[in-house]
Amino acid sequence: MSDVETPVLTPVGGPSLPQERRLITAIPGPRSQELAARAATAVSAAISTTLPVYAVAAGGGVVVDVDGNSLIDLGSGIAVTSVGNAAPRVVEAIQRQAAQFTHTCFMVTPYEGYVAVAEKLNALTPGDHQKRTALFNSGAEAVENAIKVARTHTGKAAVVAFDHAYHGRTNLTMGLTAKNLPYKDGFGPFAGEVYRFAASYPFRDGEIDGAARARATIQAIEKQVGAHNLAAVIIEPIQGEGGFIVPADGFLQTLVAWCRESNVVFIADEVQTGFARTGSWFASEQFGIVPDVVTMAKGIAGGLPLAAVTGRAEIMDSPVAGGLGGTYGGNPVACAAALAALETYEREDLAARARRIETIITERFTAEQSRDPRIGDVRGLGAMMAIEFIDPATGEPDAALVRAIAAEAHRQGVVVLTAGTYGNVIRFLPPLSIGEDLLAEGLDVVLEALRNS
Ligand code: PLZ
Repeated sequence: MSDVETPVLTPVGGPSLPQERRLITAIPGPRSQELAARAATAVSAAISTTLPVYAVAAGGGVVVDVDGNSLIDLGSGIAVTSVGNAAPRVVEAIQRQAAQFTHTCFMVTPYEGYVAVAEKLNALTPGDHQKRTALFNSGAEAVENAIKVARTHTGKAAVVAFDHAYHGRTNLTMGLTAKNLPYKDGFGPFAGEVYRFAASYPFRDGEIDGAARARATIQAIEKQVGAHNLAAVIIEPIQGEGGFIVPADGFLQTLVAWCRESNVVFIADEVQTGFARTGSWFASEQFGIVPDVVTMAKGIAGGLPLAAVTGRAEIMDSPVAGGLGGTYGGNPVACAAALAALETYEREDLAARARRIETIITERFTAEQSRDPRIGDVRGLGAMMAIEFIDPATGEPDAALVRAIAAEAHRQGVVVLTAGTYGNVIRFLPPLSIGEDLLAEGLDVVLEALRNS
């Protein structure tokens, strides 16, 4: 990807939907409400929705609902449709592949698309060492498999994860995930040999010397676990669900160096940060680190379920033959979508668009912060930006304010997500295909909601 900044964002691709916010009914409208009533009697109540408008089309920077409302999308279905929804290359590739064959199982009779995705990821992920890739269906599954290879490679069992971490909802990944409600509550017991330590959260821990922070964490790991028992350290380079926490400079670098000298596999969970989201292919690049293993999903395939683990060849090859796999992993339609999505990131230089989005959001919210002390922190990289809200009197997290802002933005037709261990973070994950006017309008709505709350 080139370093040239895109001066103005014009909408890219997608179905030819008018790129506008258009509210015809109240949000949610009557047809969405009907569907929500059906869902209430058919879908597990344990699955909840952020904004119950039922989608019928999406593309560029909008989601259109069953009532004909057109909403501004600042969430990308949680950082998935970074290339845009129904992105033209992706749609064409899916249609072509679906008409050829939809499944054979790579473990039965393999196909080229899987190999091509593996080659691409080996080339794109940080580091020029020999790499190998395995494909799966979800981010959680990728994380599970990264832990498996770390264990067979090192012959050790323990895994270190961090405060504010999110790695998934399967049993092992629930254990790695930090936050109890709603992810873990009542679902234990969790897998053993998972240990949690402090990460770097400059806004809350006040520590901007990342190396010092890492040394303290390493000392705790050595005391409580011991490197000779430790298979892997897993961390999101920017903690996503935890609130887009950007670690202090030096934190990740120091941790990686210690892992390398201690025969501990360093796993970067780039499920949310990957694929141009932060302004480069992977967030690890921006911290100058080369992970041993990278987990990926979300933005990889333009919305189709696909996940990947790419790592050092000797680590990835360490399980017994047949030790990794799954019926659907690397499904041919998902692989075709991934190849088309990867081409789109390159051809449209979506990383440059992510950097432009960072500039726009930072400018708007740092200006607001100078007038509004409830904005505690404006942070993030690329099109992964967050605003942390506090009670100015106490510095305590203000989750109620975030709920009010999000609810009002939703009523006004803007899809915005929240995050954070304390629920006090508004996060922006717009599709990189969004046009600049629409992005500005979406931010206006959120700022207006803040001013009125
Ligand atoms: N690792 C870093 O962000 C998924 C979760 C939404 P799956 N994050 C969104 C929710 O409430 O379930 C995620 C992530 C990181 C792993 C995962 C898990 O990816 O594809 O959802 O399994």
